[in-house]
Amino acid sequence: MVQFSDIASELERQAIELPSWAFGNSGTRFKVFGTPGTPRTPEEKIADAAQVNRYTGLAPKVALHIPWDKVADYSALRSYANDLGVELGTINSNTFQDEAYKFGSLTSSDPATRQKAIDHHLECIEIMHLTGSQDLKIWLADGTNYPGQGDIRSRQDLLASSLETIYGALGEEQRLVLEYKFFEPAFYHTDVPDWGTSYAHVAALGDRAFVCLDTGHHAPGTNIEFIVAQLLRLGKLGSFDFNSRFYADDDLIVGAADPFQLFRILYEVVRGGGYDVDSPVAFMLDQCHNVEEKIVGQMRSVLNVQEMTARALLVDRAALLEAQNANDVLGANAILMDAFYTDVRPSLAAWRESRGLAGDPIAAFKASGYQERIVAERVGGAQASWGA
Ligand code: PSV
Ligand code: MN
Repeated sequence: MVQFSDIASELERQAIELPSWAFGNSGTRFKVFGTPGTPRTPEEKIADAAQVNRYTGLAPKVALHIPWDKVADYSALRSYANDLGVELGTINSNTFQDEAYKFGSLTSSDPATRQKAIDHHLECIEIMHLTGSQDLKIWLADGTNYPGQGDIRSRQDLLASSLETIYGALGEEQRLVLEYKFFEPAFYHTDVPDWGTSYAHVAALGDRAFVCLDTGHHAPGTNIEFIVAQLLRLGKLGSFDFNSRFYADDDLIVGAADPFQLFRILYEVVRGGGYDVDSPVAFMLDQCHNVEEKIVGQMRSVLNVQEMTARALLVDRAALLEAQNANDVLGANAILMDAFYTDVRPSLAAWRESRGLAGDPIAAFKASGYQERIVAERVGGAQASWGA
């Protein structure tokens, strides 16, 4: 039996990157609701993200989305973040909101459009040098709505060539992560729909190209932990975009819709070395808080990941292996379930306190008055949203 005290030291290295856009307003195609206190600038988003880190000790980096987080001086933004105790993380490109990309970006049959999309990524790489970011994350909305609309095969070739140009522009320490998603906004075919397609492209690019697995980007019923195991085995799992979903790409709080699935994913991460000290896996959130409080929503998210990581670490792997090798079907299953059903919350609270953090980070944040302060101070200006 593995005890909490056996795994506590492993929790110390947990780091989860927050998406700047989680602090802005978001919604559905029906309505984007505003909330008092919502950031108006990238700086205000970073300030809110720093609060999550301050109370949980789990979120030392903030990912940016370009152009949503465009600023005149990225070095100054970096210093601003550092002064608040956080670093700037992954740079996410965006080729899904410009009129030019209506029929595709890196896969467009029009050379000028393709070049524009490539140039956007080159600009992102320049930004990465200033922000100190390691990862360029590419998610493409490219695809078609009707059979016959585009040539699926030649779009793959164009994509490969565009990616090659972008990859060639990366600095020595920088990485490219290619995110897949099975549908939306394209409804018939998507150019990077699944992990296999992303893998084929990043494998062709080289050692510093990896797959990004967004947990909301699969067909219902997909065994995501199997994909995690396979990508770790292939050495190509670069990052996670964590969130949860009931139906499609819901972008809800990770662990909210299906805590057991999050446990199973994190068990395979631990099992496959993805949580090891030198692991190449970056853990990120990609979420939207449409109706709930945003800062608390991000806190809940990182705490959910921490709780399920602790449970995954509690799996008695030696006993499990023995049961598996003996074909003890229900015995093996019981070992996994024992860890899943262990309530680690009291142990985690005590462990946090032993490290100078609040046992209940959400309660401590709520008592701090920060939320009331930003509601009072952030008056006027345009609240950040998907478009800004
Ligand atoms: C696409 O649905 C996605 O998951 C990509 O990561 C985008 O960058 C992000 O959402 C935008 O919210
Ligand atoms: Mn994502």
